[in-house]
Amino acid sequence: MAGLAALCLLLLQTGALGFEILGGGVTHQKITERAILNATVQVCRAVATAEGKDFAFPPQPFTAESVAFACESSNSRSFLQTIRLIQKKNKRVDLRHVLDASFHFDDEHFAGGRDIITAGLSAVKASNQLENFEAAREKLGEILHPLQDFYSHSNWVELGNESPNSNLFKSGTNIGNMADETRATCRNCVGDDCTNNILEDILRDKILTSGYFSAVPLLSSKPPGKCSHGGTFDRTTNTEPRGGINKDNPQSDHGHLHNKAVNVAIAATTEILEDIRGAAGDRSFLQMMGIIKGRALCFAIDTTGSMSDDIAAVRTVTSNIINSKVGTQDEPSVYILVPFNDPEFGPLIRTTDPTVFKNAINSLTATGGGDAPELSLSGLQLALTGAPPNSEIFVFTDAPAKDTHLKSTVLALIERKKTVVTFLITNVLSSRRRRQIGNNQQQSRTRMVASAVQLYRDLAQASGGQAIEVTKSELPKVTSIITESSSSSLVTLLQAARNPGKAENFTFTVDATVKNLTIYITGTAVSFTLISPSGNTTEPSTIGAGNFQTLQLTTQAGQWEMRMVSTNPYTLKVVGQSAIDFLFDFLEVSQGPFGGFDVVDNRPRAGVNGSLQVTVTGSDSATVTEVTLVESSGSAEVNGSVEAQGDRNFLVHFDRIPSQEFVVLVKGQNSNSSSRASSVLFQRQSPTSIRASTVTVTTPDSSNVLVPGKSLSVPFSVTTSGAGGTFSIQATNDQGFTSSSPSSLVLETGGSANGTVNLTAPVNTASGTDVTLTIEAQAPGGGDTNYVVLRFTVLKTVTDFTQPVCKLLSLQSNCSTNCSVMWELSVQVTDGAEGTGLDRVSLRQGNGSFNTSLSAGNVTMVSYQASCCSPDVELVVVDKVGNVGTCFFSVRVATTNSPQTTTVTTTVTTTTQTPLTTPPVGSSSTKTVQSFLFSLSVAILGLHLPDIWMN
Ligand SMILES: *[C@@H]1O[C@H](CO)[C@@H](O)[C@H](O)[C@H]1NC(C)=O
Ligand SMILES: *[C@@H]1O[C@H](CO)[C@@H](O)[C@H](O)[C@H]1NC(C)=O
Ligand SMILES: *[C@@H]1O[C@H](CO)[C@@H](O)[C@H](O)[C@H]1NC(C)=O
Ligand SMILES: *[C@@H]1O[C@H](CO)[C@@H](O)[C@H](O)[C@H]1NC(C)=O
Ligand SMILES: *[C@@H]1O[C@H](CO)[C@@H](O)[C@H](O)[C@H]1NC(C)=O
Ligand SMILES: [Ca+2]
Ligand SMILES: [Ca+2]
Repeated sequence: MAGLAALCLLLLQTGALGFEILGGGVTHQKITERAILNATVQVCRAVATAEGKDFAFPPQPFTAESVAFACESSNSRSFLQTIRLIQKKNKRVDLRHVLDASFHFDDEHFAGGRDIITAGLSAVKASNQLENFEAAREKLGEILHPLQDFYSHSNWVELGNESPNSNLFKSGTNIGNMADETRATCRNCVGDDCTNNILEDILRDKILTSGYFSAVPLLSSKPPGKCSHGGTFDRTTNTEPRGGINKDNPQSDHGHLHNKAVNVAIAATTEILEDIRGAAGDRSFLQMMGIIKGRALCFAIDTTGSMSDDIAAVRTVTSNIINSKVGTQDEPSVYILVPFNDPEFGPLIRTTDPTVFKNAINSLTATGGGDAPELSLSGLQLALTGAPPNSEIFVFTDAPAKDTHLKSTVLALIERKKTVVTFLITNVLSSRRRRQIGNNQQQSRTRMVASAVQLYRDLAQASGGQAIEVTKSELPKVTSIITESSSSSLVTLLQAARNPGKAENFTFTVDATVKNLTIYITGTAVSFTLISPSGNTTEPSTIGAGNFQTLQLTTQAGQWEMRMVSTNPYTLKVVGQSAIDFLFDFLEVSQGPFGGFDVVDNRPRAGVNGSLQVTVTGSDSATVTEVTLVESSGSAEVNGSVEAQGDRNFLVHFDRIPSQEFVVLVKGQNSNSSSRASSVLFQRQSPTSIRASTVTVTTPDSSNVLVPGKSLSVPFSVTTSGAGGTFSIQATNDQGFTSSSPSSLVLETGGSANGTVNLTAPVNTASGTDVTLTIEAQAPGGGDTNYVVLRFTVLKTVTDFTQPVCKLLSLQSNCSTNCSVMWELSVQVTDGAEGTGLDRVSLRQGNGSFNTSLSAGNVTMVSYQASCCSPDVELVVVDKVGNVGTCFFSVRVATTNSPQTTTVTTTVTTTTQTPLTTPPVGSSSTKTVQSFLFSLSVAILGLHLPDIWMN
């Protein structure tokens, strides 16, 4: 199909300013993936070793699947999703910062490029410190782009370097001898042959340069004598000296060095990941990478006066989950709690420690609330921004929302985070308390009106969750849904909602990988018949209460049919447990000068054609055969044409994106399965609905760092493909930071308008705090809204770029080959007078025991004791802004047995730059051997030596 072919060509063309795929080259995406897989495997091995477990490396080449498995994570989906996000942000640099030379190390912008990397790295570390992993991932993707481009666009590889330039991510260091502005670096290529266009003196003197690039003919500003980037997009390439030096692909001017550049870029990416790991610690690093066990367990709980029964039910279910799942593959990866009341809500409590979470839930009390409505949507908003994507949030309340203006914001966040929201509402049928409001002693009793409940039903339905309406005494009968939904491998097979209800037959395919097949139905007096694949009419027992029923089915592979005969409104959801699932993103043609495709981060365009990228997770062999957009409230569908892209990616093109809310239904085959053919077919559906829009809201991908106390301008554009008029604008953030924005913009039919949001974080906001800003534009009439969701990291200006250092104070070793003999050392760790101070000391190598204690003047004393059979120790020392130092000490014993003599050599090595004092030598050594040789050699492998890049 012609459209699809053109689409693929465009896809291939992206990355014009960096490593790309044209001609079989290796892309930024691939470089990023390889480095992440390798770095992650190394950390998983270290963690396993530290826990005394065996670790088996997966076979080469690594895949997200095999690495997640080796890391004992049953959830390859979240790992793959993390990799995809980092890749997307990396690629987007080409689309959004196409003409900014610093982002690509073009035009000899070395200082600018390095500043982008170091500033971004500080933000990544600060985010990780506060466990804001999603922010860390986004920023990481952005800084990997320039980091990798350096090796394609500079002459680093031509200078004979085979290892990375580590100073590229270290501020205040020397990244090389850069060519002066006036120094010529290139000569003309000979015809198409550019293999020798860099001047000899540049190579001989090891002078660093990079190619000049301009996509705009008249703006070509290459200084005399300088190298070009080269290639068809570069308008400087025909300005003398003609030809370029980029290594983006094998056909590039320096394409003969493409593979070399790729290998160094992979090593450089691995190295910066190692640095981030050091700052974060192994456990946090793996979480950042999405190597987790179960899903997040998230609650938003109304804590006003009448909620004590509900809070008790939450306590019980939380205890049950923690007691039954901790230590299993379904152990929640993170626990999130957002209390809301009125006028207060939050703060968000997020922890990986089940005990901390239990305590937080236990300390909730039901008080206050004033009038009946509460700030439920504010609480939900905070939970949505704080939860990982693809989570499920359970909201407990017995009151209407007071903050209904947040409905569209909450919907935007639900779509953006692909997060399911299930409400447990306990006041629809019973009556509700009434309390004092100030002096006004209102005591009338109320119950939730239909429209108040409908808001929750709408949000639940849009997200793929349920609005469960029960009495307080019935609540414990329905909380099992929370336990079931917390399974790490929960997948949705089918979901539908009908309002008004109508008789309809739903079919769904269950494959052999699906376990614990379960159907959830909401609605009152809903009747149905279920037909199993063998054709039997089954009448499974249902459990539940109020408007909610659960059917637990004996799993049988094949096609099932659910005949709904009810005319009351209902929702139907079929779930199971399976590793096989999918990720998806809508794509749009990029507005940048090189075309290509960009991922749509908000509502796709309604009524026109569109494309979807689908990635299968949980199986290296599953393929997608059919992708359909199914309207959520009816049965209208749009079928897409599917094209395999390799790497379990599929590109799907649709002639029309529905204007009504819809879900994505994917069907495919798991060819690896050895079972019957019928059990090989699978179907999965996106739980969360998608809406399309005729409005688009865009922002340039500009700096997403907020300096506390300083206002940041966020420009945005609103465009409509529909009628003009006055569009209302709403900008909200989840932290309650001060922001200003226009309340409306006037657009012509098919036109656009610009606005600016100013956002300010309070002066005392902690570095690493994450704020999510949602900017919404609503077309006249109110029916059509689109939004952009932006994440900012608060970061105080970092001035400490120096890692803590170790100073060996004493070492006592009389090691022989006897394992019962111990050795010990004592080390002093400091972060210097100007430093931010030591944050953490951890052990990376060595299985001895260590103790730290603070002595006077910000000096930390570390003492370490180990068996002589564990002669190496490596300490990781990290300061408060994430600068990482490592200190390595070794008491290796080399024994040579000759008839008369035994020689023991003890070596102490350290990697810090501290001037070393000779450690006291254990005096008892001589007693154990006939002839003793003690040699103490100290190798200083300083990380900051100014000219290390030259070696
Ligand atoms: C993988 O990572 C390790 C350590 O981080 C590094 O030594 C090794 O060279 C890497 N391998 C590849 C293939 O990049
Ligand atoms: C559902 O299927 C049954 C049996 O084939 C049929 O009798 C019934 O009319 C169908 N209902 C609808 C709404 O199509
Ligand atoms: C569902 O799966 C879990 C874990 O795999 C298992 O313990 C349980 O028995 C299964 N069945 C039900 C009905 O939950
Ligand atoms: C389903 O039907 C098959 C034959 O059609 C029969 O052998 C089997 O016993 C039935 N199973 C149930 C649970 O009724
Ligand atoms: C909006 O801003 C962009 C660049 O920031 C500019 O190109 C465009 O013309 C502006 N549009 C309007 C309608 O002012
Ligand atoms: Ca209230
Ligand atoms: Ca420091």
